[in-house]
Amino acid sequence: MTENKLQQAEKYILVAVSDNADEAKVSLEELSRLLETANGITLDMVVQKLPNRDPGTYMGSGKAHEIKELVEALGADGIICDDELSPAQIRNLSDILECKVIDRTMLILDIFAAHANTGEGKIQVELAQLKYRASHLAGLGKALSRLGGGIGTRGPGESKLESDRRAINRRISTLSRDIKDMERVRKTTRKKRSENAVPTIAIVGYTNAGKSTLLNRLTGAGVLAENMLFATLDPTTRVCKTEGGQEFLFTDTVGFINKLPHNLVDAFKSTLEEAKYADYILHVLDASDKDAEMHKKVVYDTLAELGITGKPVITAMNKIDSAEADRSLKDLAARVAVNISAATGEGVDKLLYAIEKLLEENRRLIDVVVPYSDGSLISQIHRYGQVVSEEYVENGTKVKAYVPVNIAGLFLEKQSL
Ligand SMILES: Nc1nc2c(ncn2[C@@H]2O[C@H](COP(=O)(O)OP(=O)(O)OP(=O)(O)O)[C@@H](O)[C@H]2O)c(=O)[nH]1
Ligand SMILES: [Mg+2]
Repeated sequence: MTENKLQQAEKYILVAVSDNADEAKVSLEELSRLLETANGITLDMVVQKLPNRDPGTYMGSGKAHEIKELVEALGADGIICDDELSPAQIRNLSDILECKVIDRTMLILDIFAAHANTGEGKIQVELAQLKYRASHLAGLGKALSRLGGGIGTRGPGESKLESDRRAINRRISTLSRDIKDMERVRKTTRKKRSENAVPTIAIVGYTNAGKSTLLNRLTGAGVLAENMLFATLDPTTRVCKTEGGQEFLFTDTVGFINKLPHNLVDAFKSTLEEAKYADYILHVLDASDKDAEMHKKVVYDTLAELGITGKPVITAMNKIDSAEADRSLKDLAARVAVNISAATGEGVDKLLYAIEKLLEENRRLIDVVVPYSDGSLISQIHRYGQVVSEEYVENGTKVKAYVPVNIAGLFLEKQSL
């Protein structure tokens, strides 16, 4: 950071209250990475070990007074709590500390707001922010005004984040309607894809695992891949080919994180659910992160929460080129796991081979006569399948081929008509 930027950057003390001090420390380190992504600076991190969070002040009130002294001593702009706070907690803490009080949810919403590029992404973020505001309005007046500008208030609808409940609710219904329309468009695109019978693979994983880097390596997609959290928000789909020439689609989308805010999950449901309509899941795990086990758990928990279960998973243990990489990591939920480096390309051929095998496993042998009027079907069989024999008979092309299950399904549908 340049000196000028350092002077402008907001400085915070991070606070976590938990009965598990070790987990809280890991979570605070991640919160600090989130703050860095939002161009803020961490001055200090404080963990208070307590069996329960205080309903009035999140931390114990004695602790709150200690933190007030720390805020003054270090010249902090505010504090960021590692959990979503209730309106009462924000109000009370803000009264005691007399500084900005932000929670993990507000910080994540801020980052999403800064990284949303498309119209759809921006609308989804604004909706999530407004829903958060609406549920935190009660008596928040003074605490909200203390926020002023900066972290916790940024967003595509910055000027529209009014504090008037009626205006907020009106805007929420407009945005919800816009999102419904966009969902419809997305559905049509998906339907077209499934009619084309191209197998689709959704790339999922913890944020910063290397999903976009891998998509870029495999397809030259040119998606922004950077060492920051939530670099990618909008889904990108690209065609890729196996050695044997079988085409399939890769979709890269928003990453997961521990304690993903509910309002975001709600607003980003259709984006997050891209994986729901994929045939396979490619799980990218950062094997160089010491918290890889926790990341893996969060990914599977989030998939389950979104109702995405029972799909074949291939796991790519990424960043294997790094000195910190753990080459012995396991993913027992995956069908296959391959060590790769999306950055150097190491192991990527093995990954493609594993994908090819999985696609083959899901092929069916068809032996059919396709009417001459159905020329597009024949070209699909050539494109996505492996033709064993083909001859021209009186009423059409008689073809015997191994094809992806979705193409085989087209024939079953026809037969049942
Ligand atoms: N050493 C090493 N770094 C990698 C590798 N793959 C990705 N990275 C780095 O990891 C960081 C994150 O990569 P991205 O591809 O943006 O990760 P992502 O999973 O798409 O992250 P989000 O979109 O932010 O959720 C970047 O700085 C990459 O250069 C790898 O194989 N080895
Ligand atoms: Mg990405």
